[in-house]
Amino acid sequence: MLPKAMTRMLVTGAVGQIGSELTMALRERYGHENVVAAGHRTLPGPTLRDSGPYETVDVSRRDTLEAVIEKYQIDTIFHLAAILSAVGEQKPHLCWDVNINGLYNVLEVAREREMTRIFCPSSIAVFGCNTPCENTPQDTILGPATMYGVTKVTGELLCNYYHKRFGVDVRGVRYPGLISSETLPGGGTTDYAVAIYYEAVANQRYTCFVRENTVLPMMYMPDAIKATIDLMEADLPRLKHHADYNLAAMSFSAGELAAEIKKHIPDFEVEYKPDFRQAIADTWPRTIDDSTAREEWGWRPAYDLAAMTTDMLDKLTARHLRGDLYR
Ligand code: NAD
Ligand code: AKB
Repeated sequence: MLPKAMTRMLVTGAVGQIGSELTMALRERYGHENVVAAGHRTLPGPTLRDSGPYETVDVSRRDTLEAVIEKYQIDTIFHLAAILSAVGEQKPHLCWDVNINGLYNVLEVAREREMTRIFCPSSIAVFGCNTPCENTPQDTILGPATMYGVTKVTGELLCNYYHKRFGVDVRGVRYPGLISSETLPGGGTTDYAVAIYYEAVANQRYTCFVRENTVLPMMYMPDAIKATIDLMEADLPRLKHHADYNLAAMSFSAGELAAEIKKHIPDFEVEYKPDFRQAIADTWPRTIDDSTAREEWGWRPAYDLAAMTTDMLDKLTARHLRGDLYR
């Protein structure tokens, strides 16, 4: 039997850091009218709003999700709506409600409608203090220390259960911290690695909320988008894992990141004032073993720290000169 095709797609959390870029990449690839962007409370920018269908969905309310799926006859969902680690520690109940009840609604609708495929991202936040922190293996101790991490582990288990028990083709990666030049991140621990570029361009100064020697796994957004589409287009029989692929591109300390930016902006100064997010960062791995993703679906990143920094600074400087850096 031929695999079912991905023809009508819904992106939840489409106004967020990943969604705003993934939606545009999907529209380019599969046709603008075939990719419905679903936002929540934050208003979309004109590019996202005007380049294809746009709707409002609260994923924790199944009726709002189902109405859009019915309206557009959706067969594939990229489920990005979530509460991230830092906001999740401040609002743990909301984090559970959105990340778990939202995902459950998506999986149930997918099961009932026999949808083609679901993408649900996980995170390096599934790991914890007892996880090996160097070259963290694919299958290892999890034990997250945050509500966000608890929801991500639960999400992985739920997705893998829906695949095994009901045959729902649900796939996902454990993204590292993502760095991007289009949309600011929405309240995570790795947000400093994005903010540092914006402030370097705008003010040549940045106050960093983790210590200088804090090392975390990171990835540039074009690689994250490519990984997402490659995994969703991979042949199902090749996949031995489903919703929990380790994914890596680069690891660096906050100090190494600042030093790389300083090569381009010599006057750039960074001060380090760790806050509550330091304790979260301290429970996450420093480097990740992503050999399973490389073997099972051919994952390979293109950007390292130097290439990413050149591209980020080019893009943000152009926006700064146009006066829309913090639009
Ligand atoms: P983001 O915070 O930028 O975007 C998430 C979006 O979800 C927001 O636009 C928000 O308005 C929306 N949302 C919140 N509550 C909602 C609700 N009840 N109904 C519908 N939408 C709601 O997050 P992101 O960085 O784009 O992350 C997307 C996914 O990728 C999440 O699952 C996140 O855990 C995962 N992830 C992201 C990173 C990263 O560094 N960005 C790393 C690892 C994993
Ligand atoms: C966060 O810091 O919460 C996210 C993530 C790594 O999941 N960027």
